[in-house]
Amino acid sequence: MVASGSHPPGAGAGAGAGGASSGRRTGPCEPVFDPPPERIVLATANAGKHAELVALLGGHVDVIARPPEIGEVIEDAGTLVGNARLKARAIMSATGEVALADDTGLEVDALDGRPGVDSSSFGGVDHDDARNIDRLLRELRDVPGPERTARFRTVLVLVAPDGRELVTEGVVEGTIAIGRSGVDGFGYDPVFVPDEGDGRTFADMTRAQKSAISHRGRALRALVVALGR
Ligand code: ITT
Repeated sequence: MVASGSHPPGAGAGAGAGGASSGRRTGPCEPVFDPPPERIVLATANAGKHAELVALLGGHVDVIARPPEIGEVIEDAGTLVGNARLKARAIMSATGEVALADDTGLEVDALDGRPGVDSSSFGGVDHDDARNIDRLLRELRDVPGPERTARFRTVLVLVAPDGRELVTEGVVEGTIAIGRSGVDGFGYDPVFVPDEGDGRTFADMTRAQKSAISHRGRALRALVVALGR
């Protein structure tokens, strides 16, 4: 089952998600994961993501952190939806609980969509945010402002031990700044300026301001709707 988050006009819904948006779009009030789970285990090991997911989902369902003893999941599916499915299934198998995974990519037009599904290791060392941003700014050094367009894409996969699966996606369009700004957020937030904002980067915004327009906020709101919560 697939449900899409709202996208700004022109935002692609399927690329990079392995067809996540090519399935049925659910009606706004129709629960599609029935019955909805009482609790959900988050598959993410990323503290920034975890905080955003809890803030958005916590009012709707009991949210459990990923048990620390579970090892890292190799993300080698090659697509956001494939990687999210790998992570969700691994945590669901280990816990016996309904599990939710997030896979996110930053798609930069001047780099033909890179780093995309490889966003976490773009700087050469996995999960090194500073190096990731350094490489991004280096590769865009000669790219003028109007051509620095980019988008974040999040795919969420929810899986249950009984085989049910729900996929949602959210996208936010923006541009890559010339340099870093802001101390909040995580990952590429200090250099991403959303089109729907006021010129600030995501790292200049509070978590609530970011989530109101972000890729993850959109994907999660679509998930909550699909759960009928
Ligand atoms: P899990 O797989 O444990 O959930 P991860 O950090 O490996 O965490 P991703 O592969 O989805 O997650 O993330 C790809 C990269 O994109 C990684 O460097 C993140 O820090 C970054 N990223 C993800 N969401 C972001 C956001 O909302 N703002 C800025 N950067 C983000």
